[in-house]
Amino acid sequence: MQEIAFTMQLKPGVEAEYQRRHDEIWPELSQALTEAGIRDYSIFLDRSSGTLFAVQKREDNHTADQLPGRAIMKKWWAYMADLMDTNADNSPVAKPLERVFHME
Ligand code: RM4
Repeated sequence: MQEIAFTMQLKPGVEAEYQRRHDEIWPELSQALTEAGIRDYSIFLDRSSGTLFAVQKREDNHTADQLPGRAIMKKWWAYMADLMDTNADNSPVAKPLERVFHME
């Protein structure tokens, strides 16, 4: 199992709507993430900057790199694009983070 972390960026003033959409996350999307080997996925919000801090575990044989090609992922990213800084394909701009400390 690997653990990765990355940031994403919310647009100003959409915190409540971002929360609402994740409270009502589509079961098909959760299923696709699970099928891709993603586990223990949390997203934290820094309200002072709108920065989202995401952390997730990935099974060693995960297929997360194939998610951008799945219709459900594209649909979700299109739905979320009005709330987040995005790339041309509607995926959120995600900055990978380096682990600098770990304690079990
Ligand atoms: C986020 C963003 C991410 C997705 C999560 C579930 O808002 O779209 O890409 O993994 O939702």
